[in-house]
Amino acid sequence: MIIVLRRGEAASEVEGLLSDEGLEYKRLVLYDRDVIVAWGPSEDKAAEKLRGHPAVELVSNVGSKLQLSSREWLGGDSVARIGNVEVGRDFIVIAGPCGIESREQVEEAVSAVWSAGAHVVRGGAWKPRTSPYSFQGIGLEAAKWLAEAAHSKGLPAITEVMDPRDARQVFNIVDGVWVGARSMQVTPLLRELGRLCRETGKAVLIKRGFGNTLEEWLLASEYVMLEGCSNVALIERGSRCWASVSRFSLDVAIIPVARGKTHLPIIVDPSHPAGKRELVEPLALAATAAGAQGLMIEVHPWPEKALSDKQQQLTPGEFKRLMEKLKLLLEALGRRMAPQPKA
Ligand SMILES: [Mn+2]
Repeated sequence: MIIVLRRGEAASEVEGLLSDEGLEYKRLVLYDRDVIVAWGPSEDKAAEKLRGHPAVELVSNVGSKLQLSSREWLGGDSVARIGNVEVGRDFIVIAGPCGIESREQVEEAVSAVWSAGAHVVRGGAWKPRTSPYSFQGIGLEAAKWLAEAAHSKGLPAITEVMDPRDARQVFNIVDGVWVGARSMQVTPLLRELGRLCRETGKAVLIKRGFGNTLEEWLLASEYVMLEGCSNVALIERGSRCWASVSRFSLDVAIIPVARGKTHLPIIVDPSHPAGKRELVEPLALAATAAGAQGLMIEVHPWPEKALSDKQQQLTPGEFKRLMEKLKLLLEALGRRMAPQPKA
């Protein structure tokens, strides 16, 4: 359960009551609220005693699996901040290459996505590949190239962290990180990113594993938030499926369903489920129409030479045309594309 405390009221009595009932609990500041998340067998009994207590504003989610990620206690949408970009208000687009391959490649990619109006730059410094013989990424040095190129245009940069041992260094370089589909349930990584998010205020974005349910995805975000991180967003990137018309099956229905359950912003990656360039645009438009609050799209200055995901990375021209269509679609839906941050 979640107990939202009244500001300025001593909570020692509340904590004492939770201990007496044998509950485990953690006190956190999340989304500018003073909260206690508590769990254990006698939750119901403790909740009853706490309702109406002078230090307690709200007791919520009693006995439910979802706690901090749930919409119930916060009562609306939350906003994640990647540098100077707000995710969860106006529509935003994250774009950049699958993998960072050279300084020149990342500079070209950043310049292309910036001129098309992207808000955040992405690029993989470490690449989680199915085969150990495929391009594995350049590592920390590449994250520095990415951040330098993005910051020179006034845009924030994000990259993937796979190994908790790299996390602190990465947080010193970029403005946020994403947890890849393959790492979504690596709980030591989730906890470490949550701690670093709390320390630095930088964002953590969590991709849904391609074999994971909505509930498992939301529970992954609970690990991050339980460390005191309130700068979290979720990325849908499709499921493994028997159908082979695309690389993965983008779950369009999960977008409104997730938005009904969680306050966290929902971003969609249309590139990995598409698997091929010509499917990226229809999936991007479908996800936007279904209520995604942003997109994450792979763009490469010369995709035919890419060292990973060459079939699905858009050319700068294709990306620019997609951005124009997105603006029209958003307008038709009564929504709007966020203004691009200024350098
Ligand atoms: Mn990729």
